Amino acid sequence: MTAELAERLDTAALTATPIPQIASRAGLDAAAAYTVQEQLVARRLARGERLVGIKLGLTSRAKMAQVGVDEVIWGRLTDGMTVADGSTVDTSRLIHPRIEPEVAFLLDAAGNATAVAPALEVIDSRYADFRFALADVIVDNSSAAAYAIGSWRPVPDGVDNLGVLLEVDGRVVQIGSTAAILGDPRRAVSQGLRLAGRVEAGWVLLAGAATAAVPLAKGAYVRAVVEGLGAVGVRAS
Ligand code: OOG
Ligand code: MG
Repeated sequence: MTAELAERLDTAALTATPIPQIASRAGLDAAAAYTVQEQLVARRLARGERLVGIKLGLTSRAKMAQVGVDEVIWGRLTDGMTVADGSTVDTSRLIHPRIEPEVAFLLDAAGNATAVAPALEVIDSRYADFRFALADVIVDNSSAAAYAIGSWRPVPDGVDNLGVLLEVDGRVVQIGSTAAILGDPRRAVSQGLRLAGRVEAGWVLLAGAATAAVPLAKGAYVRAVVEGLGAVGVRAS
């Protein structure tokens, strides 16, 4: 049954066709849902993609409130999801993409953060109306679609209260602080290690958005600025 759920999610993503909330309807608990997520991502790996990191989700109140799920979740990042800073995200292959500002950490083999960077994450729920319960979003790889990372720098002493801006076409559309991410985004690193169970040297960890996500419209140029860490931008085509 779990393999069939993974296949339905995979097809939904590949064809950009939304599906009903199949995991919560099937009564899956979180543990079973993570098994489906692993099977879903295994299908991407079988097509030649590589695991390059993990993402945390719903680590801020703003995100929990936006989607109505109040538990921290995680997902798997592959090289097929990466977008270079300043380049283009193809939204024609997505259902109803949203974009959000993130803080990214670079990990060593022990799961310590060796560098930090501003990041943008494009999320795209494979469910109709971007609506889901906890099990649904977990099996859907926590809505992961694409992400871009700015320049890495050594982790400064305090990253727990940095201003975060999300701009669309030069206008500020969301304002927040890294304090919104579990009180301190470094907590996302220890939580990510605990949740994922393992990491590899060179993996990226997305700590979760500090603000609500905004719809990503074709043609938009979106930039995230994190105080002291710099900026990262993408254009939607
Ligand atoms: C779930 C993914 C949440 C974050 O940064 O909180 C996430 C969603 O909002 O669809 O990526
Ligand atoms: Mg995110």
